[in-house]
Amino acid sequence: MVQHSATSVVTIDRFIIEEERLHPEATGELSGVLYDIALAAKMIASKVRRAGLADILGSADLQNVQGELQQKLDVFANETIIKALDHGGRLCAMASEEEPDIIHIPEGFRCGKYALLFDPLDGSSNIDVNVPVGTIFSVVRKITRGTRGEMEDMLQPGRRQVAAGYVIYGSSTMLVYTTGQGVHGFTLDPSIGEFLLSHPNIRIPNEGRYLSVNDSYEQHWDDPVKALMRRYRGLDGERKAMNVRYVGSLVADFHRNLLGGGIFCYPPNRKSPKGKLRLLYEANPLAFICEQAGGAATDGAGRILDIQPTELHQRVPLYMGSKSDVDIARQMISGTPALIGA
Ligand code: AFP
Repeated sequence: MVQHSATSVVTIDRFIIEEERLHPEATGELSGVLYDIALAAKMIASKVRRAGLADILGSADLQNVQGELQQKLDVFANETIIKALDHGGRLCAMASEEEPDIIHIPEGFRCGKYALLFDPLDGSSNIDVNVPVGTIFSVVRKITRGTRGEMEDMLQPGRRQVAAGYVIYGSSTMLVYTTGQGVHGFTLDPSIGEFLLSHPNIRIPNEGRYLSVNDSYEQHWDDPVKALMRRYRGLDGERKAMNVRYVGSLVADFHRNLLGGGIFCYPPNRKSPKGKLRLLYEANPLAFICEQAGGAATDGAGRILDIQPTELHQRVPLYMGSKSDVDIARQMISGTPALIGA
């Protein structure tokens, strides 16, 4: 890992290039994907910042600019990412939570050796009430032989990711990513428009303080899930009670737990037997980051990163965060004792 002193100013571009130099075989294509994502993140951040003004300025825009309708932010984020990445020659295809099928690289542009999967604006129902939202992304290598990306390239287990990250549009905008060399966080300095290294080598505490779960589903949970939540709350006398914190915006809940220690749970319930979250756009990228930071992620039976996806928009139950807390989830839900490895 590249080392920097506490006072050195390191832009994300410099960091990416220094990481690339550690791999003499690197062609620079993955670095290019990461630069493009950082650019898209800045464009989305600037739009999210103005979200509260949409009613005031949006209507003005509506009349003054080309007569187009005010675009929804999640649609804007989706299109921004696609447009920032479809022409660089580094991707063979993309998949987005907002799109039903694979997004092919347009005719006339070169196809590259990576595929990008992303959730353009997670938690978008929170925008109207000024709660943080986020973008989540995952990069895998193309495994099929043809030039264009195919479904098989998308449906790879999370352990094959070569990079993953998220952007949180909060009180400041942060981009946090891993390429398998630890987890590093960058904060956007809006005055110069640069992501600067602010959180090198993030590590999640082994045991967490925070429990993030939507309790309103309790009546629909199975008994092992109810028992697990009692454990986390300290009600069965086996563990110190955790503090409950639930934003309802996955990136925000995950980010807090990553820095402070904790577990995010979205268990299956009788109404949603696979939970709500998507394996390819949410669970896999955040599980990769979590493991790289020393944490773990399970669906209650095994490691998230070992699940073989079968469809693009597959949902998965998720318990993710501090390692010892995730292991309790796996033990109590699957009834097996051994620790899962990171
Ligand atoms: P929205 O994008 O519809 O707001 O959903 C957000 C989300 O996918 C994730 O960010 C949250 O953690 C989760 O759903 C919250 O779901 P519940 O409202 O069912 O708790």
